[in-house]
Amino acid sequence: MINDASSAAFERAQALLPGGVNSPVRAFRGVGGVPRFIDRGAGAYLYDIDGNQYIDYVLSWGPLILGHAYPAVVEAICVQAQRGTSFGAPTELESELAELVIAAVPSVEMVRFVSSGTEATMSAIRLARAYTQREKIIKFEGCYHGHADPFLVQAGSGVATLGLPDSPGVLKSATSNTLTAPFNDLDAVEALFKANADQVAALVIEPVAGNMGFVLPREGYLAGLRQLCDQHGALLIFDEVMTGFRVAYGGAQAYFNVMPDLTCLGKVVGGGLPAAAYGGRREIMQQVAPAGSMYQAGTLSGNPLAMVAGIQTLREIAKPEVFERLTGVTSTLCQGFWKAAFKNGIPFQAHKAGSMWGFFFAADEVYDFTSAKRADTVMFGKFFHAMLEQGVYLAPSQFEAAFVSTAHTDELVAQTINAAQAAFASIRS
Ligand code: HOZ
Repeated sequence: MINDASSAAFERAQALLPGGVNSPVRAFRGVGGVPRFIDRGAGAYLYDIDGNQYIDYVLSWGPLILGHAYPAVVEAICVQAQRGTSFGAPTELESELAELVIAAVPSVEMVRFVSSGTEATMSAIRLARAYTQREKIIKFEGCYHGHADPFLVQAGSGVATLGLPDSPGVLKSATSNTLTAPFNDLDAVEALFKANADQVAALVIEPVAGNMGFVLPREGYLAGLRQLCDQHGALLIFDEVMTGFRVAYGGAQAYFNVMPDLTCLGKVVGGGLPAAAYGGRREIMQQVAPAGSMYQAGTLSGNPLAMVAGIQTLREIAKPEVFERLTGVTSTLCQGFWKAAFKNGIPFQAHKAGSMWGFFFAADEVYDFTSAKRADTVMFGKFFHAMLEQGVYLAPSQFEAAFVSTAHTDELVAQTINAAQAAFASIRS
Protein backbone atom coordinates (compact mmCIF):
# COMPACT_ATOMS: atom_id res chain seq x y z
CA MET A 1 0.00 0.00 0.00
CA ILE A 2 1.48 3.35 -1.02
CA ASN A 3 1.56 6.09 1.59
CA ASP A 4 3.94 8.63 0.10
CA ALA A 5 1.48 11.50 0.47
CA SER A 6 0.78 10.62 4.14
CA SER A 7 4.55 10.40 4.80
CA ALA A 8 5.10 13.86 3.29
CA ALA A 9 2.11 15.29 5.17
CA PHE A 10 3.43 13.82 8.44
CA GLU A 11 6.88 15.34 7.81
CA ARG A 12 5.30 18.73 7.29
CA ALA A 13 2.99 18.42 10.29
CA GLN A 14 5.79 17.42 12.66
CA ALA A 15 7.48 20.77 12.10
CA LEU A 16 4.25 22.57 12.91
CA LEU A 17 2.34 20.54 15.49
CA PRO A 18 3.82 18.69 18.49
CA GLY A 19 4.35 15.12 17.25
CA GLY A 20 2.57 16.09 14.03
CA VAL A 21 -0.90 15.71 15.57
CA ASN A 22 -3.48 17.42 17.75
CA SER A 23 -4.19 14.40 19.95
CA PRO A 24 -1.41 11.95 20.85
CA VAL A 25 -2.76 8.50 19.91
CA ARG A 26 -3.24 9.61 16.30
CA ALA A 27 0.55 9.74 15.82
CA PHE A 28 0.79 5.89 15.65
CA ARG A 29 3.44 5.84 18.40
CA GLY A 30 1.77 2.76 19.89
CA VAL A 31 2.16 0.77 16.67
CA GLY A 32 4.94 2.55 14.77
CA GLY A 33 4.83 3.72 11.17
CA VAL A 34 3.23 6.67 9.44
CA PRO A 35 -0.24 7.84 10.47
CA ARG A 36 -2.58 7.95 7.52
CA PHE A 37 -3.69 11.47 6.67
CA ILE A 38 -7.35 11.44 5.85
CA ASP A 39 -8.90 12.95 2.78
CA ARG A 40 -12.55 12.04 3.38
CA GLY A 41 -14.98 9.53 4.82
CA ALA A 42 -18.14 7.97 3.38
CA GLY A 43 -20.32 5.47 5.25
CA ALA A 44 -18.07 2.80 6.75
CA TYR A 45 -15.08 3.89 4.66
CA LEU A 46 -12.17 6.23 5.23
CA TYR A 47 -9.99 7.41 2.32
CA ASP A 48 -6.48 8.66 2.89
CA ILE A 49 -4.65 11.27 0.82
CA ASP A 50 -2.82 8.53 -1.14
CA GLY A 51 -6.21 7.27 -2.32
CA ASN A 52 -6.27 4.15 -0.10
CA GLN A 53 -9.65 2.96 1.12
CA TYR A 54 -10.19 1.51 4.62
CA ILE A 55 -13.13 -0.04 6.45
CA ASP A 56 -13.16 2.19 9.50
CA TYR A 57 -13.58 0.79 13.03
CA VAL A 58 -12.40 3.97 14.77
CA LEU A 59 -15.21 6.21 13.50
CA SER A 60 -13.61 9.35 14.92
CA TRP A 61 -13.14 7.44 18.20
CA GLY A 62 -16.83 6.70 18.55
CA PRO A 63 -19.10 9.56 17.50
CA LEU A 64 -19.97 8.33 14.01
CA ILE A 65 -22.55 5.68 14.84
CA LEU A 66 -24.25 6.35 11.49
CA GLY A 67 -20.95 6.22 9.59
CA HIS A 68 -19.17 9.06 7.84
CA ALA A 69 -21.10 11.89 6.20
CA TYR A 70 -24.53 10.40 6.89
CA PRO A 71 -26.81 12.33 4.50
CA ALA A 72 -29.44 13.48 7.02
CA VAL A 73 -26.75 14.72 9.43
CA VAL A 74 -24.85 16.53 6.66
CA GLU A 75 -28.08 18.09 5.44
CA ALA A 76 -29.01 19.30 8.95
CA ILE A 77 -25.54 20.84 9.42
CA CYS A 78 -25.68 22.60 6.02
CA VAL A 79 -29.13 24.02 6.66
CA GLN A 80 -28.09 25.27 10.10
CA ALA A 81 -24.77 26.70 8.80
CA GLN A 82 -26.71 28.93 6.44
CA ARG A 83 -28.73 30.24 9.36
CA GLY A 84 -25.65 30.97 11.48
CA THR A 85 -22.93 28.88 13.08
CA SER A 86 -22.79 30.28 16.62
CA PHE A 87 -24.83 32.81 18.57
CA GLY A 88 -23.62 32.74 22.17
CA ALA A 89 -27.30 33.01 23.07
CA PRO A 90 -29.89 30.32 23.76
CA THR A 91 -31.62 28.44 20.96
CA GLU A 92 -34.52 26.00 21.00
CA LEU A 93 -32.15 23.40 19.54
CA GLU A 94 -30.51 22.99 22.95
CA SER A 95 -33.85 22.11 24.55
CA GLU A 96 -34.62 19.76 21.69
CA LEU A 97 -31.38 17.82 22.17
CA ALA A 98 -31.82 17.97 25.96
CA GLU A 99 -35.26 16.35 25.62
CA LEU A 100 -33.79 13.56 23.50
CA VAL A 101 -30.95 12.96 25.98
CA ILE A 102 -33.27 12.97 29.01
CA ALA A 103 -35.67 10.57 27.29
CA ALA A 104 -32.81 8.23 26.36
CA VAL A 105 -30.55 8.14 29.42
CA PRO A 106 -32.56 6.79 32.37
CA SER A 107 -30.88 8.65 35.27
CA VAL A 108 -30.64 12.06 33.58
CA GLU A 109 -33.29 14.62 34.53
CA MET A 110 -31.42 17.79 33.55
CA VAL A 111 -28.44 18.36 31.32
CA ARG A 112 -25.76 20.98 30.60
CA PHE A 113 -24.09 20.95 27.18
CA VAL A 114 -20.37 21.61 26.86
CA SER A 115 -17.93 21.12 23.97
CA SER A 116 -15.74 18.14 24.91
CA GLY A 117 -15.71 15.06 27.12
CA THR A 118 -12.89 16.62 29.14
CA GLU A 119 -15.11 19.59 29.97
CA ALA A 120 -17.98 17.27 30.90
CA THR A 121 -15.96 15.19 33.37
CA MET A 122 -14.12 18.12 34.97
CA SER A 123 -17.44 19.92 35.45
CA ALA A 124 -19.11 16.82 36.86
CA ILE A 125 -16.52 16.43 39.62
CA ARG A 126 -16.68 20.15 40.40
CA LEU A 127 -20.43 19.73 40.76
CA ALA A 128 -20.07 16.61 42.91
CA ARG A 129 -17.64 18.47 45.18
CA ALA A 130 -19.98 21.45 45.41
CA TYR A 131 -22.98 19.24 46.15
CA THR A 132 -21.37 17.01 48.78
CA GLN A 133 -19.02 19.64 50.21
CA ARG A 134 -16.30 17.00 50.10
CA GLU A 135 -12.99 17.05 48.23
CA LYS A 136 -11.80 13.56 47.34
CA ILE A 137 -12.68 11.53 44.27
CA ILE A 138 -12.08 7.88 43.45
CA LYS A 139 -11.08 6.91 39.93
CA PHE A 140 -9.89 3.62 38.47
CA GLU A 141 -6.50 2.57 37.13
CA GLY A 142 -6.59 2.58 33.33
CA CYS A 143 -9.78 4.64 33.09
CA TYR A 144 -9.43 7.88 31.18
CA HIS A 145 -11.68 10.85 31.78
CA GLY A 146 -10.06 13.43 29.52
CA HIS A 147 -7.03 15.50 30.27
CA ALA A 148 -8.10 17.70 33.20
CA ASP A 149 -5.49 17.72 36.00
CA PRO A 150 -7.33 15.70 38.69
CA PHE A 151 -7.81 12.76 36.31
CA LEU A 152 -4.23 12.37 35.11
CA VAL A 153 -3.43 9.68 37.64
CA GLN A 154 -2.99 6.10 36.37
CA ALA A 155 -4.83 7.20 33.21
CA GLY A 156 -5.54 5.08 30.16
CA SER A 157 -5.80 6.07 26.47
CA GLY A 158 -2.84 8.11 25.15
CA VAL A 159 -1.16 8.19 28.56
CA ALA A 160 -1.12 4.37 28.58
CA THR A 161 -0.24 4.12 24.88
CA LEU A 162 2.84 6.29 25.33
CA GLY A 163 3.67 4.64 28.67
CA LEU A 164 3.88 8.09 30.26
CA PRO A 165 4.21 8.67 33.97
CA ASP A 166 1.50 10.93 35.37
CA SER A 167 1.95 14.09 33.33
CA PRO A 168 4.51 16.74 34.20
CA GLY A 169 2.79 20.08 34.72
CA VAL A 170 0.05 18.54 36.81
CA LEU A 171 0.59 19.86 40.34
CA LYS A 172 0.64 17.41 43.22
CA SER A 173 -1.99 19.59 44.83
CA ALA A 174 -4.28 18.97 41.83
CA THR A 175 -4.15 15.21 42.23
CA SER A 176 -3.73 14.89 45.98
CA ASN A 177 -7.48 14.39 46.32
CA THR A 178 -7.64 11.73 43.61
CA LEU A 179 -7.70 8.19 44.99
CA THR A 180 -7.30 5.21 42.68
CA ALA A 181 -8.46 1.61 42.75
CA PRO A 182 -8.10 -1.29 40.34
CA PHE A 183 -11.07 -1.78 37.97
CA ASN A 184 -13.37 -4.67 38.93
CA ASP A 185 -12.15 -4.80 42.54
CA LEU A 186 -14.92 -3.89 45.00
CA ASP A 187 -12.85 -4.63 48.10
CA ALA A 188 -10.28 -2.02 47.09
CA VAL A 189 -13.03 0.60 46.75
CA GLU A 190 -14.51 -0.32 50.09
CA ALA A 191 -11.09 0.04 51.71
CA LEU A 192 -10.67 3.52 50.17
CA PHE A 193 -14.06 4.61 51.44
CA LYS A 194 -13.22 3.35 54.93
CA ALA A 195 -9.81 5.00 54.99
CA ASN A 196 -11.31 8.31 53.80
CA ALA A 197 -14.56 8.33 55.76
CA ASP A 198 -16.86 11.29 54.94
CA GLN A 199 -14.29 12.76 52.54
CA VAL A 200 -15.17 11.20 49.18
CA ALA A 201 -17.34 13.43 47.00
CA ALA A 202 -17.66 11.05 44.07
CA LEU A 203 -16.55 7.87 42.46
CA VAL A 204 -16.07 8.32 38.72
CA ILE A 205 -15.86 5.38 36.35
CA GLU A 206 -16.20 4.37 32.73
CA PRO A 207 -18.87 1.70 33.34
CA VAL A 208 -17.32 -0.28 30.53
CA ALA A 209 -13.69 0.76 30.26
CA GLY A 210 -12.73 1.83 26.75
CA ASN A 211 -9.35 3.43 27.35
CA MET A 212 -7.29 0.46 28.61
CA GLY A 213 -8.55 -1.53 25.67
CA PHE A 214 -12.18 -2.59 26.00
CA VAL A 215 -12.78 -4.13 29.44
CA LEU A 216 -16.17 -5.19 30.77
CA PRO A 217 -17.31 -4.84 34.38
CA ARG A 218 -17.76 -8.17 36.14
CA GLU A 219 -21.26 -9.21 37.06
CA GLY A 220 -22.54 -7.21 40.03
CA TYR A 221 -19.57 -4.84 40.04
CA LEU A 222 -21.40 -1.67 39.03
CA ALA A 223 -24.29 -2.46 41.38
CA GLY A 224 -21.71 -2.98 44.13
CA LEU A 225 -20.21 0.45 43.44
CA ARG A 226 -23.70 1.98 43.59
CA GLN A 227 -24.20 0.40 46.98
CA LEU A 228 -20.85 1.57 48.34
CA CYS A 229 -21.51 5.14 47.17
CA ASP A 230 -24.90 5.10 48.91
CA GLN A 231 -23.39 3.71 52.10
CA HIS A 232 -20.69 6.37 52.18
CA GLY A 233 -22.66 9.39 50.96
CA ALA A 234 -20.67 9.80 47.73
CA LEU A 235 -22.04 10.46 44.25
CA LEU A 236 -21.64 7.85 41.54
CA ILE A 237 -20.54 9.39 38.23
CA PHE A 238 -20.65 7.33 35.06
CA ASP A 239 -18.34 8.66 32.39
CA GLU A 240 -20.40 7.54 29.41
CA VAL A 241 -18.56 9.72 26.91
CA MET A 242 -17.73 6.51 25.02
CA THR A 243 -20.52 4.16 26.13
CA GLY A 244 -23.40 6.64 25.91
CA PHE A 245 -25.70 5.85 22.95
CA ARG A 246 -23.17 3.13 22.12
CA VAL A 247 -23.51 0.04 24.32
CA ALA A 248 -27.25 0.72 24.31
CA TYR A 249 -29.33 3.74 23.35
CA GLY A 250 -29.60 4.55 27.08
CA GLY A 251 -25.89 3.88 27.60
CA ALA A 252 -24.22 1.46 30.00
CA GLN A 253 -26.63 2.45 32.79
CA ALA A 254 -29.51 1.08 30.71
CA TYR A 255 -27.49 -1.95 29.60
CA PHE A 256 -26.54 -2.94 33.18
CA ASN A 257 -29.53 -1.32 34.90
CA VAL A 258 -27.40 0.59 37.41
CA MET A 259 -28.23 4.27 37.85
CA PRO A 260 -25.51 6.85 38.56
CA ASP A 261 -26.16 10.26 40.12
CA LEU A 262 -24.34 12.09 37.33
CA THR A 263 -23.55 11.06 33.76
CA CYS A 264 -20.98 12.47 31.37
CA LEU A 265 -21.72 12.22 27.66
CA GLY A 266 -19.78 13.11 24.52
CA LYS A 267 -18.99 11.69 21.10
CA VAL A 268 -22.35 10.35 19.74
CA VAL A 269 -24.31 13.14 21.45
CA GLY A 270 -22.64 15.62 19.07
CA GLY A 271 -23.12 13.47 15.98
CA GLY A 272 -19.49 14.03 14.92
CA LEU A 273 -19.34 17.70 15.90
CA PRO A 274 -17.84 19.02 19.16
CA ALA A 275 -20.56 18.58 21.77
CA ALA A 276 -20.59 16.84 25.12
CA ALA A 277 -22.76 17.03 28.21
CA TYR A 278 -23.11 16.27 31.87
CA GLY A 279 -26.42 15.62 33.50
CA GLY A 280 -28.19 13.84 36.30
CA ARG A 281 -30.64 14.25 39.11
CA ARG A 282 -32.49 17.59 38.98
CA GLU A 283 -31.67 18.42 42.59
CA ILE A 284 -27.93 18.13 41.85
CA MET A 285 -28.03 19.84 38.44
CA GLN A 286 -29.89 22.82 39.97
CA GLN A 287 -26.60 23.72 41.66
CA VAL A 288 -25.05 24.62 38.28
CA ALA A 289 -24.86 28.38 37.57
CA PRO A 290 -26.99 30.36 36.98
CA ALA A 291 -29.59 28.14 38.70
CA GLY A 292 -27.06 27.55 41.48
CA SER A 293 -23.57 28.64 42.42
CA MET A 294 -21.31 25.96 40.87
CA TYR A 295 -19.73 27.94 38.04
CA GLN A 296 -19.15 26.53 34.57
CA ALA A 297 -19.53 28.26 31.19
CA GLY A 298 -18.50 28.12 27.51
CA THR A 299 -18.72 30.31 24.40
CA LEU A 300 -19.40 27.38 22.09
CA SER A 301 -21.49 25.35 24.59
CA GLY A 302 -24.73 24.24 22.95
CA ASN A 303 -23.34 25.26 19.56
CA PRO A 304 -26.17 25.10 16.99
CA LEU A 305 -24.22 23.08 14.42
CA ALA A 306 -23.34 20.48 17.04
CA MET A 307 -26.91 20.48 18.38
CA VAL A 308 -28.46 19.72 14.98
CA ALA A 309 -25.89 16.99 14.30
CA GLY A 310 -26.68 15.46 17.69
CA ILE A 311 -30.45 15.76 17.25
CA GLN A 312 -30.37 14.15 13.82
CA THR A 313 -28.08 11.35 15.01
CA LEU A 314 -30.15 10.50 18.08
CA ARG A 315 -33.37 10.53 16.06
CA GLU A 316 -31.89 8.05 13.61
CA ILE A 317 -30.63 5.60 16.22
CA ALA A 318 -33.55 5.75 18.66
CA LYS A 319 -35.00 2.50 17.38
CA PRO A 320 -34.50 -0.92 19.02
CA GLU A 321 -33.77 -2.55 15.65
CA VAL A 322 -30.73 -0.29 15.21
CA PHE A 323 -29.13 -1.62 18.39
CA GLU A 324 -30.11 -5.21 17.62
CA ARG A 325 -28.31 -4.91 14.33
CA LEU A 326 -25.23 -3.16 15.79
CA THR A 327 -24.99 -5.75 18.55
CA GLY A 328 -25.17 -8.53 15.96
CA VAL A 329 -22.34 -6.93 14.01
CA THR A 330 -19.98 -6.73 17.00
CA SER A 331 -20.83 -10.35 17.94
CA THR A 332 -19.99 -11.54 14.45
CA LEU A 333 -16.73 -9.59 14.44
CA CYS A 334 -15.64 -10.83 17.87
CA GLN A 335 -16.48 -14.46 17.05
CA GLY A 336 -14.82 -14.23 13.66
CA PHE A 337 -11.63 -12.71 15.06
CA TRP A 338 -11.52 -15.19 17.94
CA LYS A 339 -11.92 -18.22 15.67
CA ALA A 340 -9.27 -16.92 13.29
CA ALA A 341 -6.82 -16.33 16.15
CA PHE A 342 -7.54 -19.76 17.62
CA LYS A 343 -6.96 -21.41 14.26
CA ASN A 344 -3.55 -19.80 14.13
CA GLY A 345 -2.68 -20.69 17.73
CA ILE A 346 -2.62 -17.06 18.85
CA PRO A 347 -3.72 -16.24 22.42
CA PHE A 348 -6.62 -13.84 22.04
CA GLN A 349 -9.49 -12.33 24.04
CA ALA A 350 -12.39 -10.42 22.49
CA HIS A 351 -14.97 -8.32 24.36
CA LYS A 352 -18.12 -6.59 23.17
CA ALA A 353 -21.15 -4.61 24.39
CA GLY A 354 -23.64 -3.10 21.97
CA SER A 355 -21.78 -1.27 19.21
CA MET A 356 -18.40 -1.25 21.01
CA TRP A 357 -15.82 -4.01 21.03
CA GLY A 358 -12.16 -4.70 21.54
CA PHE A 359 -9.53 -7.40 21.80
CA PHE A 360 -6.27 -8.31 23.47
CA PHE A 361 -3.43 -10.61 22.53
CA ALA A 362 -3.57 -12.40 25.88
CA ALA A 363 -4.13 -15.96 27.05
CA ASP A 364 -5.74 -15.01 30.36
CA GLU A 365 -8.84 -13.01 31.17
CA VAL A 366 -8.37 -9.23 30.94
CA TYR A 367 -10.37 -7.55 33.69
CA ASP A 368 -8.31 -4.55 34.83
CA PHE A 369 -5.38 -2.32 33.84
CA THR A 370 -2.73 -4.72 35.16
CA SER A 371 -4.08 -7.64 33.14
CA ALA A 372 -4.57 -5.33 30.10
CA LYS A 373 -0.93 -4.28 30.30
CA ARG A 374 0.13 -7.95 30.26
CA ALA A 375 -1.32 -8.27 26.72
CA ASP A 376 1.20 -8.50 23.89
CA THR A 377 1.44 -5.00 22.43
CA VAL A 378 4.12 -6.03 19.91
CA MET A 379 1.74 -8.61 18.47
CA PHE A 380 -1.00 -5.97 18.48
CA GLY A 381 1.22 -3.63 16.42
CA LYS A 382 1.95 -6.35 13.86
CA PHE A 383 -1.73 -7.23 13.60
CA PHE A 384 -2.70 -3.57 13.29
CA HIS A 385 -0.34 -3.07 10.34
CA ALA A 386 -1.35 -6.34 8.68
CA MET A 387 -4.98 -5.19 8.85
CA LEU A 388 -4.14 -1.70 7.60
CA GLU A 389 -2.38 -3.23 4.59
CA GLN A 390 -5.60 -5.06 3.81
CA GLY A 391 -7.73 -1.96 4.11
CA VAL A 392 -9.04 -2.25 7.68
CA TYR A 393 -8.51 0.75 9.97
CA LEU A 394 -8.36 -0.12 13.69
CA ALA A 395 -7.36 2.14 16.58
CA PRO A 396 -3.57 2.50 16.51
CA SER A 397 -3.16 1.38 20.11
CA GLN A 398 -3.89 -1.67 22.23
CA PHE A 399 -5.35 0.68 24.86
CA GLU A 400 -8.40 1.86 22.92
CA ALA A 401 -11.76 0.44 21.84
CA ALA A 402 -13.28 -0.36 18.44
CA PHE A 403 -16.67 0.80 17.17
CA VAL A 404 -19.17 -0.12 14.46
CA SER A 405 -21.75 1.96 12.63
CA THR A 406 -25.02 1.34 10.87
CA ALA A 407 -23.03 1.57 7.63
CA HIS A 408 -21.07 -1.63 8.41
CA THR A 409 -22.89 -4.12 6.21
CA ASP A 410 -22.68 -7.91 6.53
CA GLU A 411 -20.46 -7.91 3.46
CA LEU A 412 -17.99 -5.47 5.02
CA VAL A 413 -17.98 -7.47 8.24
CA ALA A 414 -17.23 -10.69 6.29
CA GLN A 415 -14.46 -8.85 4.42
CA THR A 416 -13.01 -7.69 7.76
CA ILE A 417 -13.02 -11.23 9.18
CA ASN A 418 -11.27 -12.53 6.06
CA ALA A 419 -8.67 -9.79 6.48
CA ALA A 420 -8.22 -10.81 10.14
CA GLN A 421 -7.70 -14.46 9.12
CA ALA A 422 -4.95 -13.41 6.74
CA ALA A 423 -3.46 -11.02 9.31
CA PHE A 424 -3.32 -13.66 12.06
CA ALA A 425 -1.69 -16.12 9.65
CA SER A 426 0.90 -13.52 8.65
CA ILE A 427 1.91 -12.57 12.21
CA ARG A 428 2.12 -16.14 13.53
CA SER A 429 5.77 -16.56 14.38
N1 HOZ B 1 -8.63 10.07 23.68
C1 HOZ B 1 -9.20 9.56 22.48
C2 HOZ B 1 -9.36 8.11 22.52
N2 HOZ B 1 -9.79 7.52 23.69
C3 HOZ B 1 -8.40 9.94 21.27
C4 HOZ B 1 -9.00 11.08 20.59
C5 HOZ B 1 -8.33 11.45 19.28
O1 HOZ B 1 -7.14 11.26 19.10
O2 HOZ B 1 -9.03 11.98 18.44
